[in-house]
Amino acid sequence: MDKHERLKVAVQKSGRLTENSLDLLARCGLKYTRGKDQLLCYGENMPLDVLLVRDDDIPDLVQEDVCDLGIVGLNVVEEKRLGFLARGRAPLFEQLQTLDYGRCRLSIAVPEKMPYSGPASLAGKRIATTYPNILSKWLADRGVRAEVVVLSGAVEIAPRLGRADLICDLVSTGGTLQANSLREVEKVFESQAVLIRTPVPLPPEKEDWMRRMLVRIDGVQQVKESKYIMLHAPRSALPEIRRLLPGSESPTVIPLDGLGDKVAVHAVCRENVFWETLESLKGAGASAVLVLPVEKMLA
Ligand code: PRT
Ligand code: ZN
Repeated sequence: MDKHERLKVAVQKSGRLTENSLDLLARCGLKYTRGKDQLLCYGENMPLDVLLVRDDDIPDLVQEDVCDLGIVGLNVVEEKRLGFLARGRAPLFEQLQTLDYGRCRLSIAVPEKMPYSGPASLAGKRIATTYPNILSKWLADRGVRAEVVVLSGAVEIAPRLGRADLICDLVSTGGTLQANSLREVEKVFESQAVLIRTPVPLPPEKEDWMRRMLVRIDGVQQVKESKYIMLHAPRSALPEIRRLLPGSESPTVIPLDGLGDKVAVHAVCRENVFWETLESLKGAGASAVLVLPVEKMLA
């Protein structure tokens, strides 16, 4: 296949999204070689290559059709999108799917001693952030006039250095805020990893691979939490057992030879199965309960 007919996917080179993103592609069946410091991973068993770049460059690479697909945080996509709109241009990359990792929130945090009683408390303050577009829109939507101080990193130490009064930064566990004596007061934007694609129509064969990848990504996402449960139970316990199985569609019920009223129940549960659920199942009369991981699923 000609070089231009290979799909190109932009993925963060080294950061919080790298491992999950490469793992997702591997679960979709992609085998690739990754050389040290190499920018391009060549797909060995599919016409698909992975370009490893800084996350901030991913929307542009997809927008400019250098890459066909990109995996990046929704926070980065939204910041770019608002930047485009502010310059009177429409962002062309298309957001296809949210992915189940990279969850975080863009939040406003104030020094512990600073009083806060709602957005009006921010009036006239200096707010340090690496997300000026998202923050400015949030402030404008609430009619708050504050000074947005754009930094490229280490936002959390800006108040201590006197560069700002408070910050607006990404938070996941809250550990960084706590370590810097900052208090989270507003969630400005919720984020997770997303898949974006080029606006340009692709040649049929490439478009076909793109479609197949999207179906596989969907399948991978669905099985992540899914479990296959097998158990034995008296027929009379079936309604209760159905109720207890988390996120399962109609289970398969199989009669058991020579065990009278007992049946075997097999079900795919689309949510994680916890010990508590197993204990409740046992309480409802189930025995010989087995929980198996689901490797692949094609609806
Ligand atoms: O080099 P490159 O530009 O590619 O990487 P980067 O440093 O810009 O990005 P990186 O790897 O830090 O994050 C990539 C993406 O991961 C972000 O755009 C988010 O979509 C997502 N993500 C999820 C996070 C976090 N969680 C997160 N906690 N990105 C950053 N953080 C930082 C945050 O900025 C703060 O410094 O982690 C700190 C807070 O974490 P907690 O757990 O202490 O609250
Ligand atoms: Zn970055």
